[in-house]
Amino acid sequence: GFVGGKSKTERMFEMMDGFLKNDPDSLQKDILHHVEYTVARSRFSFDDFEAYQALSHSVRDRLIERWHDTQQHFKKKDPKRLYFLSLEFLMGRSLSNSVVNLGIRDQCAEALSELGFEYEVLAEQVVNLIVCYFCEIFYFNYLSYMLFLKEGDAALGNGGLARLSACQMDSLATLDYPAWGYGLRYQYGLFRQIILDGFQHEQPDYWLNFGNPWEIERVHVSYPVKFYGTVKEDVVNGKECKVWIPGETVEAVAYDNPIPGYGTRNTITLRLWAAKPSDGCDIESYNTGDYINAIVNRQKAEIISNVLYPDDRSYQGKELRLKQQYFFVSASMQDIIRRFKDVHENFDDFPDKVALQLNDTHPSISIAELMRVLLDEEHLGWKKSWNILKQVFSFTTHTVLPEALEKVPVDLFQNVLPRHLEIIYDINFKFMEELKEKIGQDYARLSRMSIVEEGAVKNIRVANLSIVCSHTVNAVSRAHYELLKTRVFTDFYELWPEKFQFKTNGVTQRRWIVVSNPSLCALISKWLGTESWISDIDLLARLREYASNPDLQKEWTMVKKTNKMRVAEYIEAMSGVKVSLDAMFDVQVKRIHEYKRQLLNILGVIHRYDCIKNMEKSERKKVVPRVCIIGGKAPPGYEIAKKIIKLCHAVAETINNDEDVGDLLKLVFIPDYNVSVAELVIPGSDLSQHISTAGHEASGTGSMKFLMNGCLLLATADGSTNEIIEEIGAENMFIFGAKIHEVQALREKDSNVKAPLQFMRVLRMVRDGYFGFKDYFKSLCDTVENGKDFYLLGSDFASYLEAQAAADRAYVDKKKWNEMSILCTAGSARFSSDRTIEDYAEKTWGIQPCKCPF
Ligand code: HBZ
Repeated sequence: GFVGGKSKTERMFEMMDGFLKNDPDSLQKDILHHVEYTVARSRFSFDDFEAYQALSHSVRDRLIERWHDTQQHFKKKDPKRLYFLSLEFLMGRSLSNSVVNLGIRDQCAEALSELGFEYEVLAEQVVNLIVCYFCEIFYFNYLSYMLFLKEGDAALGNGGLARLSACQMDSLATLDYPAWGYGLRYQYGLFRQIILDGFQHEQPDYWLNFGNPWEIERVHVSYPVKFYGTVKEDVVNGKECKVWIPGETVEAVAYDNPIPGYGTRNTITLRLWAAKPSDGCDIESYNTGDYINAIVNRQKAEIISNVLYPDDRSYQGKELRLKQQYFFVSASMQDIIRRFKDVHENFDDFPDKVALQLNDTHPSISIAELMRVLLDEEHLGWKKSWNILKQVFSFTTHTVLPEALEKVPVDLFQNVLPRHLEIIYDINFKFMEELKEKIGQDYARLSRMSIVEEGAVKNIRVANLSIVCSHTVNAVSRAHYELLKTRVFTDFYELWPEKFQFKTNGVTQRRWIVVSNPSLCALISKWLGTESWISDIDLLARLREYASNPDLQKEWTMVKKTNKMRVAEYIEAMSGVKVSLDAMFDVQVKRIHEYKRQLLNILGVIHRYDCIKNMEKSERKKVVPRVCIIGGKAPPGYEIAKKIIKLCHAVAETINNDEDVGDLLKLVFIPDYNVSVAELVIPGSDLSQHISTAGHEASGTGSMKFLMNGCLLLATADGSTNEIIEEIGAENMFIFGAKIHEVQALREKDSNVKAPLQFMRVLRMVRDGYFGFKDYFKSLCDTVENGKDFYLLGSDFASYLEAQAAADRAYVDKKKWNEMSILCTAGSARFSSDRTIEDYAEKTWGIQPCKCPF
């Protein structure tokens, strides 16, 4: 209807007073409004956390506005959409990221400061020292949480793979792509790491305890997800078909997390599913009068989305994990198909409108699920269904090791998803027939390529299923691509070379420079004379011209020093260790794994310590002081990784309390490494280590974040490092160790020949109990001695020490070091996730930008 000559929409817009405004006054009004009506505190008396909540809600309102407009726009244009399916997203904190992407940081700071609050404190950009002390003294996170509330980290993932998903969502939004992320809303994210006497302990991460303003619960967006049961034959429209009669139904409820792009109105959706009991299934229990048990049983449904699996190594074959995978896949597919059917009458256009990206094999049951829907619910028949299926899926693998590939026991599959197993068998049967025609009776090869692994325990090889059914298989770096071709998927590569591609990983400069290193961000913009590099990263290369400019170098040093100061304060608060800002901050932060070789780092530190101890006093003046920082979580069941953490603490205890050493060497373990800690530590590092045994790290993305922040790399030629060398130049990095193609031969060589004396000496110190815990460290030493040393610590040790010595020499020449540091930032453009995503959009997904007008 029309009121006063105006349309309803015009009238509504007028009532709303247009869009929310972003000037400090309007923001301040909104903050006060939320203090009073959302947080329900008096606007005359509220504390930091309440101010944080009110600010967050004011930012959220602005996100929602843009998000609605974007979704409306996508609906109108109906472009081909990308659906990014991932079981893990490591989003970290949202406040500062949203504020930066909305372009309202200064306005927020001004609005708050008039109210007597500091933006940096609310956004936790400043370390809250008291919180840290409480953590240390009481070892009790919950208490410190209650006393000093702050925004928790959304840690719904393990490591690189999960943070990559988060970076890619940021780029998808910024580059205006019509994309959706789909995942699971775990109630418990990755465990919190507590260190007691140097040992790792795991505590649950109940991150939703104090509310999460960054998600929107959509009770009306929910789908039933079915499990178990049997499969029956049926006849529909005169045709034979299969019907799955499930045994259990769980409801999936959507929680939407708006993801704002930078410098655009586009705000896309990360939709996470939570499990809720399904209505109407327990009538019988009610009738028998067991009301209480009926309710208790219903509640069990929620277990599915309770907790993230904290192991980032190999697949366990657990029922709950399979249920998690299918739960999120089934709900996502129902949602995607509903959206498609809203505007399309049949499935002919499905491949032109839908791209489904499998982030590793974790969501790969979606292949069988889509096939099941097309066959059993849409009755399209095999040929037509298969033809649609093979055009929509693309698959990215993140691992190098064949033994890390997921396998699901057939018995488990049969029980949980009987119809899906049948479909997988049918796909495999047809694939095997086709293959036989091509390669003949090469049974060894046929059996290697089969989706079904025969043996004492029959398994479904999820990677094989993903390759057979995807149009594209992507590696995450060039080196990874070569390994896939020659080692991991050789048979498949020979069959379908055109399917295999690589898209070298990237990270978003919005989070890893603009949010986490605001002073470097300002400095870069000042020297480039523009902020455009924030969404047009290639402009960074222009910094190269000024790399040796003394004025830039001076400012560059100042920025680094301020950032190092924050790290030093944090270290002192966490561990009581005072560190010198003149020392080189040498950092290795990542998940703890044997192949990532934190042990090599620690043995290197012991060697350095040993050298200092054996020096004349006068010689010590020449030593370049170091603060060696290690951080990372060990998978809870990974014994050796946990021993590495303990060793780090034991060695630190000895070194840090040795008066002979003083400021020349410190070793610190930073507990509970997560996205927020990374945002603090990376900008304040001088040198960072990426030292995996060559051929083991698929890509590595930490190195790219350090690079952007002007931190020099000490690295092996593994994963994406070779591509980094191409951009930065080997002369501006410290590269060491065996190359990928040398590793095999080295493993076969006699161990006594390859490990140098220095290596045997430091190892002996650990073995002999120099750092205590002699018996406990025995099995750890065993992994690198007596002909074992699978990860080649011994044979790389000498070259590792040389690289470290080269870093020392470079650090002394400040001018040279600064130049190298600036060249690192200037050369990091290729490692922006913007580049990765544009590549995927063009070469893999076939999607185009769809920009929402302002
Ligand atoms: O993915 C990592 C790779 O190790 C790293 O090299 C790469 O840069 C990164 C992004 O492509 N892989 C993981 O992080 N993997 C996992 O986190 C994982 C999680 C659950 C699993 C298996 C692996 O069941």
